[in-house]
Amino acid sequence: QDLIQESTNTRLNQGHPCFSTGRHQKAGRIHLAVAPACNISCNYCVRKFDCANESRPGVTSKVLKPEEALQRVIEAKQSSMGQYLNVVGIAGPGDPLANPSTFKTLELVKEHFPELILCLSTNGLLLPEKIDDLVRIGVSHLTVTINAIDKATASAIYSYIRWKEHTYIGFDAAHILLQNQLEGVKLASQEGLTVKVNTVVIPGLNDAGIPDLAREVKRRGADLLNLMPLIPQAKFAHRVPPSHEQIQELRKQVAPILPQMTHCQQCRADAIGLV
Ligand code: CLF
Ligand code: SF4
Repeated sequence: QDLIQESTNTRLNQGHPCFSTGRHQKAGRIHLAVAPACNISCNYCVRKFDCANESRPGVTSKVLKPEEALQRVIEAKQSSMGQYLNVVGIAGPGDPLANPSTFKTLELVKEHFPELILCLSTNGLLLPEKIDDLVRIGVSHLTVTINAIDKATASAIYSYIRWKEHTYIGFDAAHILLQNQLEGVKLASQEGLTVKVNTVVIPGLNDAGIPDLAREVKRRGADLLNLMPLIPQAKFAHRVPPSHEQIQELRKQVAPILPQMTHCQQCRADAIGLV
């Protein structure tokens, strides 16, 4: 219980169920699965499922067009849970920033429901170049999945990145991705967005580096850290996921550095309801 610390950070615990240090509030979110494409390759990802950075793999979400996504929000707001629905998030099935539909959808939602909180989750590769668009549209909550801050670890987690029409692998890929993720966190925080970092815990690969990662993203302005257990699949199918105790232990270690999210449900890209 000591992990669920009350945060003194005034950006947290303000009505967004994922940007809180506990299940304090009756607040819900709807995910709009408008973003099928991805621009990197995480070794734990099976592309026929939703983005494994935020989602529990299982069934692929049906990809919606922006107008269909708006319709989903309208229907959800009219449903019995409509009164609790205060967050609209885009979390996949691929990387939201790599899909023009994401921006169109967020604009439509903002136009029709200006009171709803807009949220987005990304691998961060395109964050420095897209941050102005997010600010213009009014996205207030951002999640960046950062699994390592050193190139050796990162290059063991990502097979490749696609950036500015080139494919990069190994240390080159890691260098560009890490630079953009960290710069993106800094820019987003400076623009006043509330920033959460999701980290997929992969025992024996990135777990020892997590305290350094927490310190670095805090330095860049992150508000909250969400340690998520690896779901072993794809190239990492043979890896052993962390136990509940390992995750608890890590959270205890980094809680003095950054507030911890402890109630993440590893949602699907089309999830709806309370968190
Ligand atoms: Fe969705 Fe993610 Fe926004 Fe939440 S989910 S885009 S920040 S509105 Fe939340 Fe689900 Fe965990 Fe994500 S419980 S997987 S942290
Ligand atoms: Fe898969 Fe998401 Fe990683 Fe892209 S960012 S490779 S969709 S887990």
